[in-house]
Amino acid sequence: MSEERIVKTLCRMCDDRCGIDVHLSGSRITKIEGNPSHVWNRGRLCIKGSHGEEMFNSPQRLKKPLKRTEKGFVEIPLEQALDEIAEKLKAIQEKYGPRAVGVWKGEGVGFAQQEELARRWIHAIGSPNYFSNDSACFASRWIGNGLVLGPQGFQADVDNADCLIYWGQNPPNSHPNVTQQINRARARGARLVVIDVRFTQIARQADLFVQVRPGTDGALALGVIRELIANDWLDHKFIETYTVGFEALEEYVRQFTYEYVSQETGCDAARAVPAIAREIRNSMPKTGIVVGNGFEHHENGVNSIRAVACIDGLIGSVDQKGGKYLPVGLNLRELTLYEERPLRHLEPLGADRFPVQYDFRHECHTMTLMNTILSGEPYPIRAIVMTAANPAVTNPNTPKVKKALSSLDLLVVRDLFLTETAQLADYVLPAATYLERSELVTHALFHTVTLTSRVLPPPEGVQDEYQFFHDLAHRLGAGEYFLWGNEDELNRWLLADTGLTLEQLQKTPSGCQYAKPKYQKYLEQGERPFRTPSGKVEFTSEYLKEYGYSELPVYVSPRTNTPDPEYPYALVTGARKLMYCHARGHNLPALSQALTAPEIELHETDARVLGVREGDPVRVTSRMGSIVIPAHVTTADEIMPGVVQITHGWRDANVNDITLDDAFDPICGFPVMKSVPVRLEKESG
Ligand SMILES: Nc1nc2c(c(=O)[nH]1)N[C@H]1C(S)=C(S)[C@@H](COP(=O)(O)OP(=O)(O)OC[C@H]3O[C@@H](n4cnc5c(=O)[nH]c(N)nc54)[C@H](O)[C@@H]3O)O[C@H]1N2
Ligand SMILES: Nc1nc2c(c(=O)[nH]1)N[C@H]1C(S)=C(S)[C@@H](COP(=O)(O)OP(=O)(O)OC[C@H]3O[C@@H](n4cnc5c(=O)[nH]c(N)nc54)[C@H](O)[C@@H]3O)O[C@H]1N2
Ligand code: SF4
Ligand SMILES: [Mo]
Repeated sequence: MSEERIVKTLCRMCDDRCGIDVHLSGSRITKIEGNPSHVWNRGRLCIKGSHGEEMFNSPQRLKKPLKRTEKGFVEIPLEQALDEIAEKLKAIQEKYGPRAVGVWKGEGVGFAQQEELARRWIHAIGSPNYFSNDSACFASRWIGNGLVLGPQGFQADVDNADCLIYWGQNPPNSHPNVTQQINRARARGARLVVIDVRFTQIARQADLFVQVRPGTDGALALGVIRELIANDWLDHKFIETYTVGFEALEEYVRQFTYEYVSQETGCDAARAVPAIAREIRNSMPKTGIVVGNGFEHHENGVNSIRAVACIDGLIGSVDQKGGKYLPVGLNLRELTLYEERPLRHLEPLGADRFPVQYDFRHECHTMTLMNTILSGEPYPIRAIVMTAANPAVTNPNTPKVKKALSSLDLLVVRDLFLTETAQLADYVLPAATYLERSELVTHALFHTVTLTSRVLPPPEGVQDEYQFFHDLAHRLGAGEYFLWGNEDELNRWLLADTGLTLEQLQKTPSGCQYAKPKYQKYLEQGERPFRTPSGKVEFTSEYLKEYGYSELPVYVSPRTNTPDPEYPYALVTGARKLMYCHARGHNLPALSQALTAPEIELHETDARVLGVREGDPVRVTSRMGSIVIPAHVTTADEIMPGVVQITHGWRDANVNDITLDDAFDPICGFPVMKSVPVRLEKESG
């Protein structure tokens, strides 16, 4: 009989990091259940989390390194693979200079420790070229909020808010635990406002739902600001003491009349704007506003996010209980080398064109990378080491992504599976899963930190992220930056200034509380209450002005609001489905059975005009190309006429074949993936 046991750790089938109980029979994972004592998910799991063992045990999982040869991929021993990769990287760095090598981290390993390791490694070997999925994820929200409030992790204090505003986010699909938080808040009387292009699951529960055209949230937010100012629903003391730029903002928002906001957003602004403003007035400062991914992937994303963050400043909800709270941080040591070994003089790719993105995120620009690989301008990039990403499906203009990655001298991909991107690689290295590594994870809103358990050791030839970067750094003469013998030693070092020990965390696998909530911390910050250049909440930004941008959160109409007879529809992409995380999960039985095909969501009147019925194939064409995809004809005005939605991540009917990689948010460089002008035709046959 095999020994039966349960190990507590965190799920990482998406970045929500729910507490899980992993059931083992000997060395086989038999079942994954929710950990009832974890503060975040309280025992609940979504369909992805409870089927994590399907990914772990998948017969398709890579267990041996693969090398591309004339006969296709062949298996080789790990040591040989690492030796050969190191030799090739060295040769490329000698020939073209250290910056000709880049590293790319994807969403598969998340945002914290594993990201920092990739950043550390690339700087250790002398290149500034760190790329990631964040060129199209979250960074614009970090920058937009950061420009107004300072670059810190402000979050809506959902559990204490009197009104919650979910703006461009649909938690039931993307953050299931937030739905539980919302339900608890509703049960104690909190109001719920939802603003979305679609009548989503969360919108159906709302006290107030406002439907807008894609990329027009900036106009709505500035209209709401005008209304708050007109009615004097403001926190004057906070504005006077802690903000800059009020007069300029007041002057600017005058043009955001109901007529103009209606014209831009497509909503009835005379009804919607006062209604939103009243919800804010009735709850302020306990108004928790959440801005989602719906704001990103437009040409005006950062400024729209800034406009919403200005509302927090106007009503004084910043770092208030129930408002836009700044959780107390855990003082983990910094793994990156930006202080120790800054390399900006080596011209990180894209930092010249999107300097704000580089200032805030120290991140290069993936769309620029594709052009650079193909053109050699401004300097050659000849090798990419990629881990936990699948840009051949997830980045815009995937035909170009495939062409560029295939033309490198060296592409190394670390993944669990032979993905579309891995298939382009010279070497594919099998990666350890979240159940085979140990890392420090914080749930900031609850002030807890969890040390994830290595439920099982990785199979021979399979490495965790640390071991991989360690082994390659040592082969490349950068071993001095990777002196920890293993992850445990690394985790011990990271904790050294926190007052917590590794042993303490090992004994508290459901998480350890490191601090208590503390509000209005800016009261104790002396001359510089906020981490903006002025030390105050910035309605206007001198810093942006110096880079040649507008100092105000100006609104620019998205290109899909200008009638274009060739491309008359506005395509939104990427609304999350619960069963898949981006391109992941499609090869796992339970998930793929739960949702079997991609679809284009369109309004019934558009379907009628096109002569399309439910399930009929529709050809969708942008100026990048076209895809064919089955129709989902919505009823009850789930989406506005003229607007359509396709979720990304599908191999067939991959919407990123037609998203734009040459039109950007000018501040953060995000590609246009949510206001894409397209044409629709019924596909015959
Ligand atoms: N059109 C459109 N495109 C989008 C978006 C959109 O809204 N619309 N959203 C964008 C956003 S927000 C994001 S974050 C990106 C995501 O872009 P990616 O990060 O490229 O997407 P994933 O499909 O999550 O790829 C993760 C890969 O990591 C692998 N993996 C899983 N676990 C591990 C592990 O432990 N170690 C390693 N080494 N690999 C692992 C998986 O098998 C998978 O192949 O997509 C973007 N693309
Ligand atoms: N199941 C699952 N969960 C995930 C992911 C996944 O792929 N699958 N990805 C994870 C990642 S990396 C991220 S970044 C987050 C995604 O971020 P979230 O913000 O959590 O994504 P969604 O819940 O899909 O919400 C986006 C909503 O914005 C709406 N929307 C689109 N354009 C606009 C617009 O212009 N204005 C407004 N107001 N609304 C708009 C869409 O209709 C959709 O309902 O989700 C994370 N969680
Ligand atoms: S939401 Fe689902 S996939 Fe994401 S961490 Fe929780 S259980 Fe895992
Ligand atoms: Mo993301």
